[in-house]
Amino acid sequence: MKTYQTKQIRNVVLLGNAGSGKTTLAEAMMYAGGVIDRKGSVDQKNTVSDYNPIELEQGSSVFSTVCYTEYQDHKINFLDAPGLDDFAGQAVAAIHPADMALILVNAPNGVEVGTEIHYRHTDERNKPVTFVINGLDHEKSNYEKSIETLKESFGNKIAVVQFPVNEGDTFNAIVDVLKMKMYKYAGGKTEVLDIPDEYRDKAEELHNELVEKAAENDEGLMELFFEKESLDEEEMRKGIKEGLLRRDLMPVFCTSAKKDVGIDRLLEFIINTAPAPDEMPAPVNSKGEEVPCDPKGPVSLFVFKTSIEEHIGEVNFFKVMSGELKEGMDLINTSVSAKERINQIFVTAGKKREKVPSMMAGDIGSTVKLKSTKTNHTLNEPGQDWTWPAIEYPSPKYRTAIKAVNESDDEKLGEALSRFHEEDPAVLIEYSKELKQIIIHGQGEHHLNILKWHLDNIFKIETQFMPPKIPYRETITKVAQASYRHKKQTGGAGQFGEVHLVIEPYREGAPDPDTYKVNGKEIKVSVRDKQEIDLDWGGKLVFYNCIVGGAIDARFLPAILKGIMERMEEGPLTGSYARDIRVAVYDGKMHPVDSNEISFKLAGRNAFSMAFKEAGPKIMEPIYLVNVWVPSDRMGDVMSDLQGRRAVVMGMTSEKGFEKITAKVPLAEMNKYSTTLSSLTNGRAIYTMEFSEYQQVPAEIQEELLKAYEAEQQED
Ligand SMILES: Nc1nc2c(ncn2[C@@H]2O[C@H](COP(=O)(O)OP(=O)(O)OP(=O)(O)O)[C@@H](O)[C@H]2O)c(=O)[nH]1
Ligand SMILES: [Mg+2]
Repeated sequence: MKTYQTKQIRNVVLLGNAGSGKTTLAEAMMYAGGVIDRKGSVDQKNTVSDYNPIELEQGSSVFSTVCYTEYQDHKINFLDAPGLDDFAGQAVAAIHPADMALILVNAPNGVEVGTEIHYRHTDERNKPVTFVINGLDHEKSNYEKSIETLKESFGNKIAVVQFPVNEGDTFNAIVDVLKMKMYKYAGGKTEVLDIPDEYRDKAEELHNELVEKAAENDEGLMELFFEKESLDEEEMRKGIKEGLLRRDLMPVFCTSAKKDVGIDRLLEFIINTAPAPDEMPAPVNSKGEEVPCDPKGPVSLFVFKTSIEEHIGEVNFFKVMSGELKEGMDLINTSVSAKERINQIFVTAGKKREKVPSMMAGDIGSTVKLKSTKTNHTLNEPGQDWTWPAIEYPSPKYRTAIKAVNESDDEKLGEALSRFHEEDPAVLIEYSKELKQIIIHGQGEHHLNILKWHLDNIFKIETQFMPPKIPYRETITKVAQASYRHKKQTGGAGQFGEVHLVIEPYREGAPDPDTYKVNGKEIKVSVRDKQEIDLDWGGKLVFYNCIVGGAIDARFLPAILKGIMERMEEGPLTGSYARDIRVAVYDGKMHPVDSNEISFKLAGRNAFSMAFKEAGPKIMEPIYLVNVWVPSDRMGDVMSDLQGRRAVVMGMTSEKGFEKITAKVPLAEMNKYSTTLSSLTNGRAIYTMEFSEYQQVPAEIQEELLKAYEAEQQED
């Protein structure tokens, strides 16, 4: 393959609801450009893009795939993203290197939940969008409904460029109101014809609308438009490009990816009108500098995907952000400060790869055998000591615990999980010391079942999913006092330490203590030293040294604090972390010979434990803020399910045929929520959840938890 110049490159991501035809369109575009000489189909499991074993088994995409096509002396890179929301991590990573999104709309269905979700991802990343109504050959195809729902969802940004002449199973012709021509497809050939009279009026009307929309984006064009009341094709393209870049204009095209209708015209539009990589706003590096996509600039690569391929190992996919990358170049991985040599550069079309000697700024390629490089890393020419901002993956909303069925596989499981995380960074692996479980976090049950499938079939490790434990917290609600004497005087050196302390709930901004009232008794304290500790698990511990008259040597106070911290790490009620507590050590006793650190640690620990149990202890549970978008007709079912989960509904709003419910729900009640929600709404609802706060559990649940902990302790 020849080396394409920056201006000859386009980077496009294929997005849209599951099953809207992205993989089929990718195949059609590669076929149109001669990159493949036989067209595969998703149903026959022989596409270039869906080649991973799990994709073949499921008949749909799971990973984003990098493909390209060559057309009219241009190279179009495209990233075929999976449509299911479970794979949102793959979609956002694929959006990252793209300079435009093609969002497919399934012609029989119009805008679907997945269309909206993917649109939102492009919005957050400020990428131009073109819509493609695909599947117009389908017997239930409904172009008008598709346009209507597009306008409903995205308003007057929608700019119709094409309409079908004969949608349905004989579909083979499109009127294009930018070109003002009809494109007719038959026998693998395209005929460009004059628009037949019967479609002329409609075409004129849409043409005028498009001209106006194009003109709106450029003052010069606006003046020109007022002057001559029209724009020529060149001028329209200029205006459309401006509108695309500002996300004020989103053109709509028509295709049948299955029957190769409209593909060549779509490719031509991408070449003529979609922004080239150097026409996008220059991205900003970690030093706050704009780095233009300039082939003459210093070489810089950003790795947006790492995949592990059979027989090859790790493959890193990158975008050349600047400069000209040449085979054999030595670069610095500035993310981890390591040297890397780029021995080979590949262009890939799914499973197909071809070696090239060099690659210009703006292009997308891959390489193998790097030592330290992974997704999100920056590779720079020596002397360029900065990095690119990382891809932001959607926060996880589904979790499960996992363990190897045979303990002897533990190490293998750890390695497999970290490899899978590399390939899909939206899967997070947490080794919870607190819960004594490995917790895997992802986007949904299906997402994590894909991981399980890989463990079973690729890594061959027998594993088991279990409900994850809940990270409860313990705290107190009132003041309490305790004294504890640790004394051991049998043979050899003795042990002696006595600690008197008061504990109380921590409240932000509360003044330091001077007098406590405990059980009708007054305890006066004077603070000599204060340590405010931000606990690793959230919340605070404030430790006051209020010792007067040298009752305890200052050198023993760290030991007392250590004893208290040990108990904070394993709370007295259920062994969960304790938080938000103030402790004042105000008195005690020492022995001139027998006192040592161990003694004071134990005295501190036990005094704290005793006081804790008297201080109105409470178990707190994590509460999540959950947003659910529900089709209006399923609102009742979803609401009553939420109520069964102890949800507190914070608000409800209507958004384009959807009801948005905002609620606070205990994590303990969210187990398998995505699966339930999906079955209640036939997959038409979506939700997000993020940690909000800790709240006390209801009394009856506290009872249950205490009993369960007691039983567990007895078992041990
Ligand atoms: N009739 C018709 N069927 C199509 C067309 N494009 C795709 N299909 C079919 O629709 C189904 C889904 O197509 P895919 O290409 O896998 O869709 P996708 O958008 O990649 O799906 P995900 O990867 O799951 O998001 C397959 O059975 C295709 O054959 C089309 O233009 N017309
Ligand atoms: Mg697909």
